[in-house]
Amino acid sequence: MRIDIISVMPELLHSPFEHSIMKRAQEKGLLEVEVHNLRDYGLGKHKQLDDYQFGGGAGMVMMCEPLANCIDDLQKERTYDEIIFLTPDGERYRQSIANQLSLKGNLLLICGHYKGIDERIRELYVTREISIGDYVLSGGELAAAVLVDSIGRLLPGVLGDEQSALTDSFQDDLLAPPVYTRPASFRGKDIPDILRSGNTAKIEEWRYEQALARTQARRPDLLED
Ligand code: 6GU
Repeated sequence: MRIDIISVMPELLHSPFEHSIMKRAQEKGLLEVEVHNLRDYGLGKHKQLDDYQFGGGAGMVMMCEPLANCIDDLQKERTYDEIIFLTPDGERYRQSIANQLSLKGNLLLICGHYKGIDERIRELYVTREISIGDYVLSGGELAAAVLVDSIGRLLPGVLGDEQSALTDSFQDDLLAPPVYTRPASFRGKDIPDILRSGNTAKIEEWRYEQALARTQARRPDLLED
């Protein structure tokens, strides 16, 4: 899979993909991420990217031309399955969207800043708008990093069997059960006996019950549908 990201703060997007699983995904050639600096498409000698909004009001708006020129250039190289604008007024991100997007070949992510981007870019280019939750970030970069990580780890071959994506919290709409490692006793707290029983069927049953109870207690909304 190939993911292109358009950003006015590309530095924010360097480190997140240079470690651990995302690094390995790229080294294995399963994921290619390229960040494009929108400033390269800025207008005039000041490389202007934003301007006052028509109708007045506080906050600058990202202009059409730099974004359109940047997207046009990228589209000369490849066809995108989705052009996604990261924005707090987008559809709320969830595991099922990550699953869908992981099946695509080429994605283009646009990170917004300031008061947002000119509406006409959304009308002309954007195929999907995503928010990562009900709070406000200073820009779309951290949201883009969340998408790339959550999608990248689903690509076949990225995770080993021992950390299969299929057993994650949310993959079956359940939170994960508690997990333990050595020592079996820590500050007077022992691990549940069942985990040392050697009875794998019983252990799986216990894990399922724990996951269900935890989901009921913390996220009953996940069990509703
Ligand atoms: Cl995608 N962008 C911004 N700026 N804030 C957000 C968001 C995105 N998702 C939640 N808050």
